[in-house]
Amino acid sequence: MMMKSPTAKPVSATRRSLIAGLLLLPAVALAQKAGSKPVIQVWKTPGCGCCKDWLAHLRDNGFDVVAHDVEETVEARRKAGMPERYASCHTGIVQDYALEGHVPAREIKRLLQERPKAIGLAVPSMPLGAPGMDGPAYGNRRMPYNVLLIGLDGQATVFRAYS
Ligand SMILES: [Cu+2]
Repeated sequence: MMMKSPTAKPVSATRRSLIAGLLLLPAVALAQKAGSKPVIQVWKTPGCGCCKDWLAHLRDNGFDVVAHDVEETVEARRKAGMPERYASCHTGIVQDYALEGHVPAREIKRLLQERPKAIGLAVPSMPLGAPGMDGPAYGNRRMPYNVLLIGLDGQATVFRAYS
């Protein structure tokens, strides 16, 4: 049997919303554990070091990554629908979008939020300073590069320019 303590005071509105907020937190954490993280499938060659560094960058930024080692990434690119002229060292797929090369996680998030009609994103070649191609291992050098949005017709537009 529950008895109201004589010293109990009414809980203020602010306090009530604070408590409600705290109660919500575990639910959010659970939802993320249950696999609401977007999964990125990646095809790369086994010896590719900068590919591994890019995978680490994706994991650090809230993506789940499943990596597949292949002899060559040409086939993966073709299956993903990514034109060969935008080729880099690895090819990924996230929710029906192709990702070519060292695409920063923030542009992938924007892609999944805006959901344009497109093949996906590409950072052709391997520009210094892109995620996985950055840091002391590369003398902290950076070069300007573009994250390209590849339209359904295979044409590229600049999704974001890094200078
Ligand atoms: Cu690379």
